[in-house]
Amino acid sequence: MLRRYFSINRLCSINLCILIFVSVLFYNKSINEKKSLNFLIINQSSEKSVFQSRLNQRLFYFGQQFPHINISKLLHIQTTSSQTLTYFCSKYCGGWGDRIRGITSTYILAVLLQRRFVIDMQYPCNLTHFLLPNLVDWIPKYHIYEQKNYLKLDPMHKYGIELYSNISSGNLMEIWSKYENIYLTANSDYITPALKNPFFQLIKSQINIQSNESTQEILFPLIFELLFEPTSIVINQLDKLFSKSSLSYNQSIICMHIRIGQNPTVPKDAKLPFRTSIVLDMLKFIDKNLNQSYSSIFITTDSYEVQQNIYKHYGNDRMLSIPGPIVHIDRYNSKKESYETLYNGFLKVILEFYFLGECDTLLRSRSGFSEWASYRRLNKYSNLYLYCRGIHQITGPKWRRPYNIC
Ligand SMILES: *[C@@H]1O[C@H](CO)[C@@H](O)[C@H](O)[C@H]1NC(C)=O
Ligand SMILES: *[C@@H]1O[C@H](CO)[C@@H](O)[C@H](O)[C@H]1NC(C)=O
Ligand SMILES: *[C@@H]1O[C@H](CO)[C@@H](O)[C@H](O)[C@H]1NC(C)=O
Ligand SMILES: *[C@@H]1O[C@H](CO)[C@@H](O)[C@H](O)[C@H]1NC(C)=O
Ligand SMILES: *[C@@H]1O[C@H](CO)[C@@H](O)[C@H](O)[C@H]1NC(C)=O
Ligand SMILES: *[C@@H]1O[C@H](CO)[C@@H](O)[C@H](O)[C@H]1NC(C)=O
Ligand SMILES: CC(=O)N[C@H]1CO[C@H](CO)[C@@H](O)[C@@H]1O
Repeated sequence: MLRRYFSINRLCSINLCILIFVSVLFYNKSINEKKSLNFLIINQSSEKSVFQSRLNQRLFYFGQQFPHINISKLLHIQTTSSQTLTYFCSKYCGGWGDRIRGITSTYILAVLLQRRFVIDMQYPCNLTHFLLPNLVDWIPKYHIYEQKNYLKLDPMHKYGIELYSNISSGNLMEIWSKYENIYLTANSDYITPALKNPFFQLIKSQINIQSNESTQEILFPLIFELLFEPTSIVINQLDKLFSKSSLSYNQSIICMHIRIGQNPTVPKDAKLPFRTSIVLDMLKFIDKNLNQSYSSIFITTDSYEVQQNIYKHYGNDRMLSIPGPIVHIDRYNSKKESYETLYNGFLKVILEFYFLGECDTLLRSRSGFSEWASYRRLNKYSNLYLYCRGIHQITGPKWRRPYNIC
């Protein structure tokens, strides 16, 4: 049904289509979850949420960009297979950028192996406080220690090269056939190599993934939307930010992601070189080139001091940010931080990730967090800049940064 819909939607008018597309998504979902159709009506009437209407717009856009993908095949695999492949994160699984790289990789692997996909992330707290399944129901049915016949792989720390090689060219269906359940703690792009693996070509063609879209960079935003729906905590906070940005300024938003690495705010984080003048360089660049006084400025950073400096420079009225503690969700002091701090820190990370997908202009540090966020923008490469020992415009998918370390 979805697939037929995916091709029809090009024919009809935009507003109507957003409604149809979203209804079909929700309808399909409500059937999966055996929910009543009230679900659909409630969430359509909640269109007054700016953030939700932006999410719907994004779904509509993906419907046009990926009309050929056999969504019902994806959902069929998810609902009928008894074997599972779980993205597992209980400690040392990286920041949010690493995690969503790992999650989307694991999802595609699960599809290719025709296993049910599961996300088990309780670290630093249950992910489901912030994100719930959208079309793909990835909620665990069993705890890992209740499983008998399972394989646990942690390629971030062990056998990373061997696993990568198996994913690129091994017959994993056979190699892993004896395991009912597989747990994977990964942070690599396995989508690009897996979709080149000759053993996966049949299933790949059944899902109808084209060769020119077989990369994580291209598939990421679609997979992210299929997997996740933000909870009302997330939606409400983001709407507050949107209402502030449109109060005095008309929706044009310049975003800055300033990641400086180890500093008094995140003392356990890794040291990052070449970032001592990042704040000054970014401010100079914005003031010289993007100085329209009607834009709001959104800041996300790993340093309270940097945040303060940006606020001082532009003034509170013009500034947007997510309140709450700055926490590196993998590299925090577990003896010092309370559950409440970790919860609020994780929530802040998710909110910032979503908001970065809404920027008209994005200046970012080299970091998976803002890289994946930038791919969620409807106009992926418009007004996108990377700080790499100076500011460079990212012009498209073929652009390469001037230095490896930056
Ligand atoms: C999509 O997948 C379903 C199986 O889930 C199959 O019945 C259908 O024929 C597929 N559609 C196309 C166009 O391949
Ligand atoms: C995490 O949340 C999910 C969904 O609400 C729930 O099923 C699961 O039991 C929770 N896990 C823990 C360890 O609390
Ligand atoms: C990779 O494949 C080989 C067989 O070709 C298997 O023995 C090995 O366990 C696999 N390793 C991983 C990490 O999957
Ligand atoms: C892949 O190729 C098709 C036509 O062959 C084109 O319509 C589509 O935009 C291309 N996709 C990407 C992501 O480049
Ligand atoms: C925003 O408003 C300013 C003046 O208030 C106007 O000059 C500018 O063109 C507007 N920009 C957009 C994108 O609507
Ligand atoms: C932006 O800066 C340039 C050069 O500094 C100046 O010519 C222009 O008038 C400024 N525009 C605004 C909207 O402040
Ligand atoms: C299941 C679900 O996400 N329902 C949401 C529909 O929209 C209302 C209003 O925003 C939310 O409260 C529900 O949680």
